[in-house]
Amino acid sequence: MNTRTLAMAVLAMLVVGCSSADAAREQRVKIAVTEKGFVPAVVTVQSGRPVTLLVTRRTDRTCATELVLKTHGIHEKLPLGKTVVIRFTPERPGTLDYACGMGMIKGKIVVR
Ligand SMILES: [Cu+2]
Repeated sequence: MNTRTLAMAVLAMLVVGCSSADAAREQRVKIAVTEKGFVPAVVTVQSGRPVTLLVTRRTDRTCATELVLKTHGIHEKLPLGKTVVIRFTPERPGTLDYACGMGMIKGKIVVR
């Protein structure tokens, strides 16, 4: 192997290393529950990377005391004033709809 080939091989390994590190990096998204519902009601994340939702319910004047994301088997209670951590990895682009336990208050996670 000559020097040039070796340099190319090292470069290729670096590129692969960087992209897999990027894939592993979590995406933290803060969502509040207020009298207006889930705020922000629409958030955007990238597919193939773990998502960490940090959800805090800030009011008792809401029926959104739970967050249900059926496609990912998520059904979490949202105690008042406590930040609930919800983790999942969206595998493909699309729009994920979540809602309160009764499906009245809604939010969207756009996956790019
Ligand atoms: Cu509800």
